[in-house]
Amino acid sequence: MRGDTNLDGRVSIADLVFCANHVLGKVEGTKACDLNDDNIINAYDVVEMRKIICSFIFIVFQ
Ligand SMILES: [Ca+2]
Ligand SMILES: [Ca+2]
Repeated sequence: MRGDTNLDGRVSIADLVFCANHVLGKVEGTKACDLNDDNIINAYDVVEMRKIICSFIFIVFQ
């Protein structure tokens, strides 16, 4: 599932934290963290992750 970076079957704020922790070198990320498909996991992917999470929040509160 796109955006499910910690592979727990759903997209949540935990995925954003997981992806950010990978960029900070705290955890080993997964291929799912590469949200912009450039084969590098970095801050740009964290920004993409944030956009996905924010769009879900927007849909929920519409
Ligand atoms: Ca997840
Ligand atoms: Ca990337």
